Amino acid sequence: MGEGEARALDDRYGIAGHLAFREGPGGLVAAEVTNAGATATIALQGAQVLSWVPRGGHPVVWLSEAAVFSPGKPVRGGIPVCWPWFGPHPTEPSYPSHGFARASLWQVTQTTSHSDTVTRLSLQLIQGEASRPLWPHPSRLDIHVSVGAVLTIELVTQNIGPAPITVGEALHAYFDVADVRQVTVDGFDGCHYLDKVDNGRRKTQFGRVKFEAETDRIYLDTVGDCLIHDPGLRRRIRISKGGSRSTVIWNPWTEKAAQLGDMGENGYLKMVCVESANAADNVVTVAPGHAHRLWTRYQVEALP
Ligand code: TA6
Repeated sequence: MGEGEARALDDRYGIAGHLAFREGPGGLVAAEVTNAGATATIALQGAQVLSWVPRGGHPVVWLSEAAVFSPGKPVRGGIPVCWPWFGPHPTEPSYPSHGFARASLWQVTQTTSHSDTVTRLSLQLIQGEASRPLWPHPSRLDIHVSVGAVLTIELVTQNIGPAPITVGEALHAYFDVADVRQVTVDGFDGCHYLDKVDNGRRKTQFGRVKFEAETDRIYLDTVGDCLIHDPGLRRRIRISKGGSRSTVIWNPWTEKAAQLGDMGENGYLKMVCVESANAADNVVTVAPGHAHRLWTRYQVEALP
């Protein structure tokens, strides 16, 4: 990828005044979107939303100041696509965590502009020699990102092979917050979750989710909206979803953040992950010739 690729994409898929392709850090090509509703950046590697800023607002998606941009390496922050498994591979510890989609190249399939307020970009994962040993199942993965005052993402898995496939997936969204210690997440009261910082023990959530230490939870059989309350930024972020029965909530806190090495100085305080997923008990099986669609909708609301 590089400048030449960006120019060729611009010629074919650019939309004057709304969508342009540029070579970014590490030579990674990204789509730069701007319209009356918002601005956004979506990298072709991983089809990863790297930024989303509603017009006149504060960035909603967090990107680490220490993020490494390099071909084949997951970028810390934004909205990585975890597919076709979530977390460590169920049987092969040597396989990449969260699957290979987020570090792979995707190809642009369509760009459209709806009035001056919404711009839509569609990409398809290129599956080939590199991924086939990891995932020897004929399948297609498409993503449709609509950028405006509201951000919507659709992730569509198609099974084009002769046998059922089982998929784990997540839109591993990092949200920008003033101070995670003041943040609460609403919508999981009474829900069961697997606590990954307590050997995966199954627990029940009481009230709002708070952040006082490393937090890594897979909430199961959750289908409703959830709300990230951020008093420091005087806003809440509403997450609506469909085709997703899990929600993962994560903050690495101090020690894990230091181990990761690309979270930046006290970066853990400025972010929270709330990931619309199908993980653990909720992985999905797609029959031959069928498709599965996971969608999310992110909207910022002023705190009442
Ligand atoms: O979604 C939470 C999680 O599974 C955590 O366990 C942590 O591993 C995080 O994802 C980040 O994973 P990554 O591979 O991007 O460092």
